[in-house]
Amino acid sequence: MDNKQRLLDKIADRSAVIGVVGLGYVGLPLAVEFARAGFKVIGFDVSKRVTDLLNSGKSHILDVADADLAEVVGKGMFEATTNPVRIKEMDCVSIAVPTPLVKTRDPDMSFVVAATATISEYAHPGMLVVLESTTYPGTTRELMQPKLEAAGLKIGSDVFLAFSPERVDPGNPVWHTKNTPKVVGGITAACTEVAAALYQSCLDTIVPVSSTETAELVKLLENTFRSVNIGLANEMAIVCEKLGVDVWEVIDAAATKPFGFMKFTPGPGIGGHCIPLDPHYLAWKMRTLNYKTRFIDLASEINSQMPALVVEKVAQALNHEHKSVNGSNVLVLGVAYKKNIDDMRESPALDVIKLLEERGAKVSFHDPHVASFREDGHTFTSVELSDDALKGSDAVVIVTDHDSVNYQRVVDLAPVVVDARNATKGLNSKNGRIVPLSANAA
Ligand code: SAJ
Repeated sequence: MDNKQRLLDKIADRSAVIGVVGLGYVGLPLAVEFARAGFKVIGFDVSKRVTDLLNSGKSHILDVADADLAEVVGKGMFEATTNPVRIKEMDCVSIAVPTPLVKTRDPDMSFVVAATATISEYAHPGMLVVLESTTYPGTTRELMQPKLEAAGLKIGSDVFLAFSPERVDPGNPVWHTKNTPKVVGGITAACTEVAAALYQSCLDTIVPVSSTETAELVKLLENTFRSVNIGLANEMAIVCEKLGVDVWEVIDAAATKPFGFMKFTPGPGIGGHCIPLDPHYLAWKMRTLNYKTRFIDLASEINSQMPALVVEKVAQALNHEHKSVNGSNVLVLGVAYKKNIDDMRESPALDVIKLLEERGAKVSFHDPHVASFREDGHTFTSVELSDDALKGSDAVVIVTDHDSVNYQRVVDLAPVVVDARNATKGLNSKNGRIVPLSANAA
């Protein structure tokens, strides 16, 4: 029996040992799904704090409940380790490590390179390796395949190598790891077949494609699509500002079109560890082929100017009250990179706070999901959203519109509210003014 059939049989009878390298917002939910499907799962992470926490049945990931984790840990179906030698025991390994950018906005492949080197050291015939981290097209073939072949393993017969993009939308109440369709593309047809069989064992829908580059590009199209359309929505906010039109009214009315339109909304910029970064992986790759991906660059240019536009709105609103930004108390309401989560990564609120402080404002923040955060060596702590905090501010700026905040109370107590998210839609202020992101103040 050949390696492929042997591995397919071990996947079918659940005797295959599954490894997940990187136990973050992608790896941990995936590990729990494999364990629930009846596989013994070994999670590998470089952080002992993380592995100790997980082995105690405690989850550090919003979308994985402690009870669900504790159940598979208690049954001995999941364990976490920092010991790379355990990779020898694994038959299938999914890699879900970070793929950030360096300061020059070029890909930082160090985590993928390290994971691949470690796996290659312990890889054995009959193993499946799948990269999940979002990356430039060609990574799996150009960067991972040679390392596995250098270990004396032939791709497609000894070892099976594929790419399968993660599609985790943190905090999404409907779409989770299990019910979100999973794209899978292998170096060879046998690689695709084995990888598809693995994911089919625990996920609802598998979408096999013809190569790793195809799968890598599917992910980049998905997220570049978002970045470009968010950029368009942000440019519409600028257009509406100049025309004195309410951009939210325009977008809401356009969204009544039942076909051929998809709603995106303007805001203070884009945050998270995906949309601001992923398109730059494609732009970088295309630069090496002497092609300039103008949509990606233009969207990035527009999206990254939004924090300054919000700060300019605050300055105009204070000026209207015969106040300068310099010396004013400005309360930033909501700092996570999007609503109803606690994640600060790449949050535009960080830029808004920095720009306000550069203009001399005394900045405080309140976020019901973020107690504190560190930036530039400082620790910022969320203030209580008390009557005094609101009344004592010269302006409140809504940067992230968490659902748990009572915005009617905010507009009633704060003298000026600059709303970058349309959180005050339909509200009127008894005592102060609401300044929307675009269109002249009400
Ligand atoms: N944003 C806007 N206007 C919009 C949509 C989003 O300003 O119309 C902002 C958000 O406030 C946020 C940023 O853009 O700061 C990113 O928003 P997001 O909704 O794309 O959220 P992410 O980055 O957490 O998750 C996305 C996934 N989101 C959705 O599909 C809804 C998805 O693209 C990927 O699964 C994920 O990135 C990823 O990991 O790539």
